[in-house]
Amino acid sequence: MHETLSSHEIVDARGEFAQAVLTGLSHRPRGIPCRFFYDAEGSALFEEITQLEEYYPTRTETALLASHGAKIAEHVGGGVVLVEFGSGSARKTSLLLDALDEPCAYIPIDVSEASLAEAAERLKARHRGLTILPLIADFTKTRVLPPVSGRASTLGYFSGSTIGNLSHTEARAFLEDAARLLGPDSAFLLGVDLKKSLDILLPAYNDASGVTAAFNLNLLARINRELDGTFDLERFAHEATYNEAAGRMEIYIVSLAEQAASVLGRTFSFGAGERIHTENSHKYTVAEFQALAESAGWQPVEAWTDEEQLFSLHLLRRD
Ligand code: SAH
Ligand code: AVI
Repeated sequence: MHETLSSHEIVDARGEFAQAVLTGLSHRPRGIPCRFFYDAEGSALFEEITQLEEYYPTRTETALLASHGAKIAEHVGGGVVLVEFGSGSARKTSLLLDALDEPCAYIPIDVSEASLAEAAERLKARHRGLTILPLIADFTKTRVLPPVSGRASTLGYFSGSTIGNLSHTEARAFLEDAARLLGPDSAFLLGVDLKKSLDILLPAYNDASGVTAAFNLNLLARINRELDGTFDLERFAHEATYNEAAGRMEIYIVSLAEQAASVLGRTFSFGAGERIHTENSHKYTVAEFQALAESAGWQPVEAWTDEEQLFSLHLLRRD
């Protein structure tokens, strides 16, 4: 793996962030794509979220993997290359690697260089002999994988319901691209959050200790750090609401006062109550997700859910 980004890649990454922020703050409604949450600070805050009592997805998906790993392994067979999209800390991945029959390589793909480096180190120590080939990349734009000799077939893994952070149109395009990327004899395992009562959903995105708020507001802190931003974090707040019609949580940063902030020398004015959209998190029923997968050329093999119907784990195959 590239231990560090080359200077030209750093300029590109900063340029991409700068452009997204300047464009996103100029347009109405204002919005910044959620992949920019994940600098080293944001990735660490997301890890804290996964440990929160209110945030049920991580522990529920972990339990589903522990219960059904053997069945998944049976379906996909031995010697697979495991390709993970948005791998993050890859803590759940170890459970999957343990269950699989002699996986031949692991290719984690993530925009967070810090997460990739840390996860690769940990997995190298825990799964001795496994070839690990990390890719620092946008998973919606990855079109080629590093060649792996002796590969039997490919298993994709997209955990944590990160697919919910894409719109339905983007999710379908992603699934179609992933089918091409993973190849004809591939399977795909996805963790997908289920539609559920607001009593459970709202606290998951409005936790009492304020970690989700810090995660959201870190986007402004990142702009201050990397783009000469002048946002006063005390005068912005986190907001998370459920949009029933769209079936998704919507996350915003709200201006608490009439104020101005500059980014790379450009000044932006905000009215009191004005919002910047930072993330959507779509929720699916099992049938809705299976229909989406089928529309993108994937065949549902099995879907597992927990007793409380909080979270689903889908195994798909190319048809
Ligand atoms: N799969 C892990 C992490 C989920 S957090 C889990 O279930 O716990 C989402 C992860 O996806 C982060 O590590 C983030 O850096 C990564 N990510 C978000 N958007 C991305 C994109 N467009 N391309 C690549 N990685 C992305
Ligand atoms: C990574 N992703 C699936 C998380 C989610 O639940 O949509 C990100 C997150 N945003 C706020 N809390 C967690």
